[in-house]
Amino acid sequence: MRRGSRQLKSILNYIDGQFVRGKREFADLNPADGSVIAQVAEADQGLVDDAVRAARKALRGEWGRWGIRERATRLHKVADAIETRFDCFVAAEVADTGKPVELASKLDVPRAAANFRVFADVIKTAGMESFQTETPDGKNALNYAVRKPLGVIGIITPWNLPLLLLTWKVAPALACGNTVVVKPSEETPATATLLAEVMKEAGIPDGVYNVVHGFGPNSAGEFLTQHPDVNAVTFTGESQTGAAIMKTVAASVKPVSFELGGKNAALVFADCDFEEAVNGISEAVFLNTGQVCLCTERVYVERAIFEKFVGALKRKAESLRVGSPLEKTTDLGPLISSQHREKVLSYFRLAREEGAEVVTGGGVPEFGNVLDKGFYVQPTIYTGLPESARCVKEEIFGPVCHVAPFDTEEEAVSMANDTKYGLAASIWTTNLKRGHRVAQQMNVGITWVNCWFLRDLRTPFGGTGLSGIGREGGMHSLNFYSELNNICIRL
Ligand code: NAD
Ligand code: 6OD
Repeated sequence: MRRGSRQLKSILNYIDGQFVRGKREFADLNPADGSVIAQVAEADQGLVDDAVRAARKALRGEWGRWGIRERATRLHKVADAIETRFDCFVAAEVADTGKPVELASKLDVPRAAANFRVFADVIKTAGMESFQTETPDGKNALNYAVRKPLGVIGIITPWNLPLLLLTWKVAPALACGNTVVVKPSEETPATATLLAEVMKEAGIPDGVYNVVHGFGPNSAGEFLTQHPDVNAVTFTGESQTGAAIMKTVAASVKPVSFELGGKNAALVFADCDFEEAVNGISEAVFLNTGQVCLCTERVYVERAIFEKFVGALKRKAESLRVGSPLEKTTDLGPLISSQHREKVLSYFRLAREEGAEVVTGGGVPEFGNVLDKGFYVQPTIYTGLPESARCVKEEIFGPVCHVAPFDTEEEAVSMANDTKYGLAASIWTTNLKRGHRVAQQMNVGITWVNCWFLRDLRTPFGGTGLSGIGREGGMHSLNFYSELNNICIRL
């Protein structure tokens, strides 16, 4: 085939079991080289209305009549079908995000399948509250609660872990008997549409899972969140976007679950296992090119090992291979887009203006090939900034951290907690008492001790402050995605 004559792939909306084009399209870019991968069908207000209507109708169909066992069996089938198409999902995720193929194969796609299996099993084994109540006349009443679906759930997701974060919400929502309309990020639309094919194969009835593509304001995202027939909105993304969505849904008092940004701290004590801490922090700063909400951007190191630690982290950062996502040996791919790279580079400039010492990085790597058209930056470490610096306070969302020394445990805790965010923290120490003591003082949703991003999907996940509202995971997801109806019977 001649160059330039290639038919571009189309990524379509999925509404009521049909793949649907829109009146407009937008381009889906590969961040590794800036090339156009596909044209994406944008959903206008009419298509979002159709999707919500289809989701409402499906609640009244066979899906609404199925019991937990049937739903759970289908969710297991979805997980199996994701694994059958493992390579397709990996390829789509790598092309959309630029993340290394190893990462997509070890994290994103296996977690998508796990999300369906875990929530299928959680709903099957979940109990409900029941109380025997003494009444004033000396008799008894029995109270018990039943779980009902909320209805149609609007799900809005970001680009950093597209399939993982989408299925983290779709799986429990479906387990609870809801139907969903999902709006994936405009940067990474492919796997949400691929998941639609899997839903069909797994026998999920039409209208239960719907996908609308588009942007946020005045596009599919806003049309979905302001839709009067959507019963709840669950969102992962930037804190500012969460605030905008909160305003939109306020008028109709919809339940919201928000998983938002972070400016996460790591505390490294002199009694840590040094090598484990260096490797762990390197992963926490640079995984997915620093584009995980849980990534560490502030590292506090006890002064006795500060210089040694900074030197070791620098060597580790400089040993990471930045390159093509398709190479198995690549550690870091590009950032998601040229706009996002411009934002990260603006923080690199700001760090210098604020007086940072550049330990390593701070620029754009050169490859001498097509990757120079991609959206790469170097793994970057700074020291020497005051705690009040914007680079220490604001989320950058790139492969970058600032390392600062501390003298006492109290000082370390106080610096870690001095943020408007409250998503995650990690503590590196071999003193178990200290591990527990410090972990319990962190004002965050999740604290890891001697590890990072180790997940058990039954545990509460979410953030405080600017990092979010509510908790998902295990029973917490079931509680968000269902309405409890308490029944009180006089005995
Ligand atoms: P974003 O907020 O820009 O976009 C997220 C989604 O919201 C996209 O689908 C977008 O189209 C949509 N959107 C934007 N404006 C909207 C509006 N007004 N109404 C409805 N929808 C709208 O976030 P992003 O840049 O895609 O993701 C990166 C951010 O997400 C970072 O801040 C990161 O920390 C955060 N994040 C948080 C978590 C978590 O679990 N806490 C997980 C991943 C990412
Ligand atoms: O592991 C998860 O369940 C989860 N929600 C991770 C979020 C990562 C943020 O980028």
